[in-house]
Amino acid sequence: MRPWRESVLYQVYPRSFADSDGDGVGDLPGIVDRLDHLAWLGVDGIWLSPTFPSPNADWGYDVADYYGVHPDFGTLDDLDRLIAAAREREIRVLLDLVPNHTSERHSWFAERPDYYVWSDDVPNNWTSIFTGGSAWRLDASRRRYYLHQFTPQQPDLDWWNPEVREEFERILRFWFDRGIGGFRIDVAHSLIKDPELRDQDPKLREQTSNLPAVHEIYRRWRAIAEEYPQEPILMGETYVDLDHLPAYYGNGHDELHLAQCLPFVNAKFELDQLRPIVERVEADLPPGATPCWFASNHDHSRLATRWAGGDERKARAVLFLLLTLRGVPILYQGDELALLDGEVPPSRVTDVADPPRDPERTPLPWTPTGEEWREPWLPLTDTSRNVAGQRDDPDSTLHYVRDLIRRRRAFAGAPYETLPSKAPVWAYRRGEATCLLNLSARPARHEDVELAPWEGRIL
Ligand code: TEU
Repeated sequence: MRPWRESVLYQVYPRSFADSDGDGVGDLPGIVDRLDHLAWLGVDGIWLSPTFPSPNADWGYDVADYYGVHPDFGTLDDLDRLIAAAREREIRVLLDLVPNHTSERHSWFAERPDYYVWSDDVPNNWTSIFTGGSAWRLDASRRRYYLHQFTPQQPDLDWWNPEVREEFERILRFWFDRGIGGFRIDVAHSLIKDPELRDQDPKLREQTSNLPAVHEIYRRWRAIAEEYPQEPILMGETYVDLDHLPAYYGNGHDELHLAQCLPFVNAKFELDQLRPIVERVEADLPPGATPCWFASNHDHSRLATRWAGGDERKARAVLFLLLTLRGVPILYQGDELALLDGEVPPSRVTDVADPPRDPERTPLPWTPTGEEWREPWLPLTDTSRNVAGQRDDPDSTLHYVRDLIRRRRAFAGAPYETLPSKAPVWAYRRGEATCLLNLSARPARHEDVELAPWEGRIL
């Protein structure tokens, strides 16, 4: 396996990756079938969006059993087979842990109410991220209100309860024992809430984010991860500003291995926005820490749509940046094809969020006809950017990404250093390599190098 710091990760959205049994829903055997393709592409790890049993109020982010596999995706044996088959190809498998909340259908909600956050009345102004209304809902039979930062079907756990912490340490060990290569940690910044349940600024959410005690949890988890020979990675979905991001790395070695940089994905694809973010992360992270960049995922419009407006050259500029910056990049399935958001008519929308996130969750087209998806759970309308077509074309974005993944290995561990350049060119050094990126739709010049519109070049 490549050292985790130098790896390229690839996010698989299991429902929409590959369907082995023709029921319209992707599954674990489907992923196994496509591992050779991912090995050919050159990725070092896959992060699977939640694979656990779930009533799917929030498509798997409402977990009913942290020890199982959703029957739509297969069985625990299928997951073991995937882990083993991936390991043979030097690919690690990361699962998606959702520790902030469970499904209301998790047995804990009925049997262990003390695992959740309760109040006799609505105690404060906290709002649900999805409904915008109060984050407190009356449980009629208990005549008390429980906290739900997401849907009412996702009650928040009480991380001040030591037994909740013990439960999750058991869950971690269960999966590390099965050989998984790490976890992506959902809403990693928000597990600990103000014990006095005080009001908060609805924008800052300071009583439900970044409380110092959350770091105790990650120090414990890191110590557990370090006991395992496969060096499992803890990668946080740290939905925080740049002031709070560095703390999730602890001293650089004792908390999360990777803290996803949300300000990056939420910025515009412009030099003046992105370079300061990169420079600030480079300056502020503790020594030894590794940044983590991505530009699409199952919650964000795809980079080829959101940042590139469909222009494939511009999408390649984004991919160039992701794959040449220092740190671990995460490609979201389809990024390697410059895949666009799908078109989902209102009658087919399945998501609870507003705006709905279905367009970035539509099936991955493997062939020019998309015939491998029979009646998929979300519509597959545009198959013009597909895997088979791009594998046959050495000038495709897929080959561009594959080549970049190979080239980055020469400097993947090297430091980042901004070089002087004039806009729209972003110039930086990575060890022996000099990277130049033209962030404009016009030709540009850097010293004696001519760059085409949106061209990235490694010298
Ligand atoms: O996302 C956390 C989060 O804050 C986002 O939900 C974001 O606010 C939203 O996408 C805006 O529409 C994580 C998961 O990535 C997301 O899929 C889950 O829905 C959410 O947690 C709840 O588990």
